[in-house]
Amino acid sequence: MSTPEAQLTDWLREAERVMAFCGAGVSAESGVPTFRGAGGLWEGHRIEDVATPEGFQRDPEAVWRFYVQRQEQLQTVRPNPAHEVLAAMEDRYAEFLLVTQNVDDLHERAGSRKLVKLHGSLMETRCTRCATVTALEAPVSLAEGLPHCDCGGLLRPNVVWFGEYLNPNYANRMTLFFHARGAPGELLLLLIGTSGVVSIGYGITDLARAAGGRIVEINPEVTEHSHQVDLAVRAPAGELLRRVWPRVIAAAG
Ligand code: BJW
Ligand code: ZN
Repeated sequence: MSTPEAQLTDWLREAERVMAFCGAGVSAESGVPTFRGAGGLWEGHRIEDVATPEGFQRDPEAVWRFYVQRQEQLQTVRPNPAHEVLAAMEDRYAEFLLVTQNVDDLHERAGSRKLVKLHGSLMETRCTRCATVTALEAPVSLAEGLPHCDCGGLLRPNVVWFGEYLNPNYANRMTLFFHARGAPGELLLLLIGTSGVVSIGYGITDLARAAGGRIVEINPEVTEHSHQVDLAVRAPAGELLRRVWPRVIAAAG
């Protein structure tokens, strides 16, 4: 009988169309804290205070302090083998899309280009008045007060908070990937390092299933998605992908 790891290796070899749907667990081995659980980012913070539009309206400075701290932390970490293998997958598969819920920039730094940042980016601001999005080169400084746009509007982090809608273009790109009707080739959906607490609502596994795809979860823990998958590999993503990927690309054909 083949092990989950060997099964995953075979399926990665056979696949021609691959979507990787990622969460905070992908960056855990880089030292970026996940959201939920012991030592998680939400510990010591009330979600309503730091990750809702209402919280920002009430106390923008407290919210900005939370995000600046995370921007600063991002300057001290680097991509791990999970980010690197995901970037390498772009070259291997005829059709590939990386959809990440992560707001860090480690996928980009590892070289990913076919990338949808579903929940936005820590290193971007958005104007609450004119909606202009601006990329940041360094963490925001609060030394002289809250950041403002040239138009005078207050800037906010360009991330998707609870109670907010996803960017419809991003949601569509995700849906369209599965709707390429009659597209040939084995389809594989990888769910990597996400608890599914938020993403279970996006219906992504139903889309993959309806399109005839295989679904694999890579996560040391059981998640909200676990009952929906064909295969679960219970291991840290970086460690696992570093082991598995050389075997995938070494295979003949
Ligand atoms: C490892 C590992 C290792 C550890 N290797 N694994 C009102 C209600 C419902 C819906 C709506 C609503 N208003 C509007 C909507 C619409 C809807 C929408 O747009 N739908 C489209 C499909 C059209 N909008 C939403 O769904 C929004 N959600 C929402 O509003 O929910 C309502 C709600 C309100 C209040 C409470 C609860 C629900 C979208 C929400 C966007 C989520 N935003 C956040 C914050 C982003 C900004 C920021 O970073 O500060 O995004 S919440 C947080 O959770 C963050 C993450 O991206 C997201 C997912 O978390 P993730 O990545 O799964 O992390 P964890 O920590 O949960 O799990 C880590 C996992 O890694 C664990 O499983 C570990 O085991 C594992 N792991 N080490 C592999 N080495
Ligand atoms: Zn503006």
